[in-house]
Amino acid sequence: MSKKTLKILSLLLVLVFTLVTVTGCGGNGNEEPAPAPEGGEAEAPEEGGEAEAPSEEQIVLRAATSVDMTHPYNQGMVAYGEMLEERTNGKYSIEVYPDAQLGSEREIIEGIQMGTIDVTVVSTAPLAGFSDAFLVTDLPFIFVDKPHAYRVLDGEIGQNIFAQLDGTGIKGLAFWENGFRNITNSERPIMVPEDVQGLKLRTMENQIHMDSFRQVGADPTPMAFGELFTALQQGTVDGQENPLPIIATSRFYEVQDHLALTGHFYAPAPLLVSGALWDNLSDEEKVIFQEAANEATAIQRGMIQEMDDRLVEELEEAGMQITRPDKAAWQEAMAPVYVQWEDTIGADLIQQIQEMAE
Ligand code: EAX
Repeated sequence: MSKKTLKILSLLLVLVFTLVTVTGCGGNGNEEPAPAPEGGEAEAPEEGGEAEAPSEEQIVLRAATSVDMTHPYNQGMVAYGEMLEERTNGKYSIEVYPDAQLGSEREIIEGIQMGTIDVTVVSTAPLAGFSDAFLVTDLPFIFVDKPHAYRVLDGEIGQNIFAQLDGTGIKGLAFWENGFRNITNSERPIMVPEDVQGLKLRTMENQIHMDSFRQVGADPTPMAFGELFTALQQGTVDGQENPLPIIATSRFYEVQDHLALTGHFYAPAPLLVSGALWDNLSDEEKVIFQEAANEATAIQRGMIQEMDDRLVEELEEAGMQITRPDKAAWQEAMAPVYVQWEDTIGADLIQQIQEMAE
C-alpha cells in the first residue's frame, strides 16, 4: 500500500470512528464495526439512539503512537487517560491507537496539528521537521545519564523548548521518555566505531542522527518506524538503533543477532496534545491535564526503568549477542556533529546543558 493510500485510509478511519462515537450509529445497521482501539475500555454501543444527546458531554480523545501496545508510551498513555477520566468526572477519556495504525510519527504530528489526533507521545527526532527547538536533545551524548536529562527537560530549558511550539498547533505537556538508544545489527558484534563502517543502519528521519552515523562511517538510512521490522527481516537494512524497551516490544531480537550497548542518543518522548484540544479546555481543565501529565511522567519513566533493568538479560536469553562498547570512543568519534550543528542550535544552549551534567 502506498503511503498516500495509507494516510487517506487512516484519515477515513478517524472519520468513521468520530461519526460512530458522536452519533452512536454503530449499533443499528450492518455497517462495518468501528475499529477496536486497544487498551482503552470499550464503549457500550448505544442501542437505537438516533439523535439522543448524552446527559453529560463525554469526549473520547484519540491517542496515536508508532509503537507496540505493551510499550511504556502506550501504557503511560493508559495511565494518563485513567487520571483524566477520574479527575474530569468521566468527561475526558483516552483511547489508544498503537503501532502506527493512524500513521507514522511524522503523520501523527501532522494529525496533532490538524486536530484529527488529540494526543501522542513521539520521539523528538521527527519533531525536528516541525520546530528547531528539539534539535539539541538529538545530539549524541548530550545527556550523561537520566538524572541529567530530567534536570534539563523538567526545568527551564524544557519549558523553553515547549514555548517554541507556540503557533504550531502543537502543545507540549511533559517530557516522557523512550530512553538511551543502542545499536543492533545482523552482521557482526560492534565494539569500536570502526565496526559500523559500511553498515546500512536505519535511523529516524533526523539530520543530526544521520550526521552522527556518517561520522562513524555507517550508511544511515532514514525510515518510518512502522516499516522497520520488515526492512530488518528482509535485509533491506543491516541494523537499527533504539532503546531496549523498543527492541523488546517490537521483537527486533527475532531479526537481529547483535546488540551493542552504545547509549549514543538519549531519546526524550514528549507528551503532546493538539492545539485545537488545548484551546477548547477550560482553565480548570488545563490545570487537570497538566498536573496529570506531570504525575504520569514519573509513572512512565518508571516503566522504562523497570524494563531497562531486566531487558539486557532477557534479550540475551532471547539469543542476542550483547557487547558493551567504551562510550568515550563513540563520543569522540561523533563529536564533530556538535561543530556542524552549533550555529543552528546555539553554542550557549549546548554549554548550558553540559554544565548541568553534575
Ligand atoms: O518513538 O522511530 C523510532 O525508532 C522511535 O524510537 C520509535 O518510533 C518511538
